[in-house]
Amino acid sequence: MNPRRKFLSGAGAIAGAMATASVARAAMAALPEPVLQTRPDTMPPLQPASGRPYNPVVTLNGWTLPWRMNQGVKEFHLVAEPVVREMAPGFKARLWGYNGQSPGPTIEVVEGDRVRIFVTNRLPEATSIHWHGQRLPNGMDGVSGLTQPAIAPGKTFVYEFVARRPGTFMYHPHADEMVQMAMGMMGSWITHPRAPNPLIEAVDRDYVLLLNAYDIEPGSATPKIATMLDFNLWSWNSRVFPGIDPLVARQGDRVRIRVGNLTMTNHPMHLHGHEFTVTGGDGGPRPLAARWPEVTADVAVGQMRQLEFVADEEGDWAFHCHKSHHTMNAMGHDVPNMLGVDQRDLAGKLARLVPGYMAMGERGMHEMSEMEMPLPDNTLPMMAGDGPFGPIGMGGMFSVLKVRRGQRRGDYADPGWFRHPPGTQAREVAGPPQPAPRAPDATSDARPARAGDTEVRVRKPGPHAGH
Ligand SMILES: [Cu+2]
Repeated sequence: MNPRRKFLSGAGAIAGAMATASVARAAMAALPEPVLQTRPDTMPPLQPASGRPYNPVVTLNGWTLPWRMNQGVKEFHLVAEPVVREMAPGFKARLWGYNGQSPGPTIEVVEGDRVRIFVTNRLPEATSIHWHGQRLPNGMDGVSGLTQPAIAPGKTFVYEFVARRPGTFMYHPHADEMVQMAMGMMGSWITHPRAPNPLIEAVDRDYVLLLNAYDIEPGSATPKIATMLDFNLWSWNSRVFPGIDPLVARQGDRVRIRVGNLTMTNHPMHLHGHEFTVTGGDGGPRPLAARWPEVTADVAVGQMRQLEFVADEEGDWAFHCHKSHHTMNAMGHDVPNMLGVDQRDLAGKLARLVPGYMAMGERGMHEMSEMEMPLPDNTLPMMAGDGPFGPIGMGGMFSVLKVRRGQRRGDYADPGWFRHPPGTQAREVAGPPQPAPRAPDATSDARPARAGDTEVRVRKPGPHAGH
């Protein structure tokens, strides 16, 4: 069955159940049927069909979990289970997640809602869910061993509490966390304000994503779970560029991007072309006096941050983590700097030992983004993504904010690449080549050579060097 149909029929079934007054009490006492979603597409915002109204979020390459109302309580059913996640076209990872995906579905509720969440464990080991950032009774906090026994495989637990304060939160296991988070178990939680709040602006587009990271050997599909820092896939909602959808806005829209970090390091999130304000996070809305314009905001481990701005500049604006190693896909980092090193001699010798050896790096690594290198199955190129003017040469934690005058309100469809108005784009200088001005040769004014000095000869890259 088409998973999207399954998703829609699941949502429809729930709406139907809520609309039908004649549903038997016994049926309502049963667990809500779990709704699954396996497509990696960004699903449209889930408009609330019951309960208090709110303006829904859009989970980048994800979805929101439908609920059913049971005598005034919002009931959700999360199923912890092994999943297959397409992290980008051409690369699927075997992860653990919830309801068919990693991360799990976003949960959206309204301040003051009474929420009941059933959690069924279909993993081979015990788990629990911690509701990060929530005010709740201690016994609902989900720390296995401390506030509850762990949920054994095959068992279902129920959590129930009132969503007491509005904000941007997340959920994740508090049982064998190192393994379960390295395998992709996490999800976002949004508590919308119940009434207009002077510290929470209404926005036209409200995106949410979780930063996560995996260590998956090229050619394999299962993350290494003991990796502490040297991950090779830096992802948003378990997707890597070019597998991350663009963030689309109509020119003039007020946009909020909610970012949570469940990796093992911090991520400076950088937006081109606009200034944003950090309006709050998992601690709640920020006082106005604590807000100022930024173009980069660090999201530390275990934090959530809301970046807000008016998308008033048309164009295709990069939005990415500013750690340059986090905007690349699987690669080994144990490589020497080959800039300016003449490898012609070496390449021939190595090719005799290692068939197919390619010398690279002499003129930088941009050529990696164009090279058709043989890759193991189920492996992404390190730098990928084709733009309208050539390879983008990015991977990992990178996407594009697409601001368009003609984008309709509430339309999240990709508008394609930006067409720059004439005269507004960097271009090659016409005419005969000019001698490039250069600084005095740094080596010529050095002290005279002494015995014992080593002379290193480098061949400067020229337009036809290296072939
Ligand atoms: Cu990063």
